[in-house]
Amino acid sequence: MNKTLSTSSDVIQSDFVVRVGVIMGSQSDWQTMKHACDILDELGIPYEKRIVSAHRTPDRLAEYARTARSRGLNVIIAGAGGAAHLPGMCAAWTTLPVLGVPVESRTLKGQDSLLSIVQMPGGVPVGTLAIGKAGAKNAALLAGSILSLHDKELATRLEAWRAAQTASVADRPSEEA
Ligand code: RP5
Repeated sequence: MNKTLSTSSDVIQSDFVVRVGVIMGSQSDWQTMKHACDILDELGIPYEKRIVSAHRTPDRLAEYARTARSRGLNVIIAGAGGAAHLPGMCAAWTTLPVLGVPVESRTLKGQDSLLSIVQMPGGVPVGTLAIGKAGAKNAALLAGSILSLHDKELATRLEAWRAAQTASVADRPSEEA
């Protein structure tokens, strides 16, 4: 595990320091966003998870995003569906990296979510992932990659995760799988 985390003002024992914030617009997004949390667990990255809606709880969003850096977060993963303004509005309030996960919506299969998240105006970036589970999973892996730039132990765990994935791929299809 990572031992220390340098901040502008001090060095904190980071075994228990939350480094990634996983936020979602609704309880209904959890079935997708839990895949991001599963990967963060596998990589040993401390995180917090919150329901924060751009539309239903705008003040909660502003407070969350504006204080994220000072609370020690390094990356925010934001998942939302439909008129998915959460990642973009979060990025408007913070200069931390924001990774957007388009949740698959019932009516438009997440194409609405994807376009809402990806089409940010120049100057306020959101790193947009794929729709649904793959996007949630990759957002966590990307957060791990970002954090690994300054964390050699995490880089080693990330390499091991990839190696295990490679080893798990059969070279021939099976009837049972
Ligand atoms: C968005 O509206 C949420 O991110 C969710 O994906 C979608 C639907 O929310 P619920 O009506 O299921 O709460 O804000």
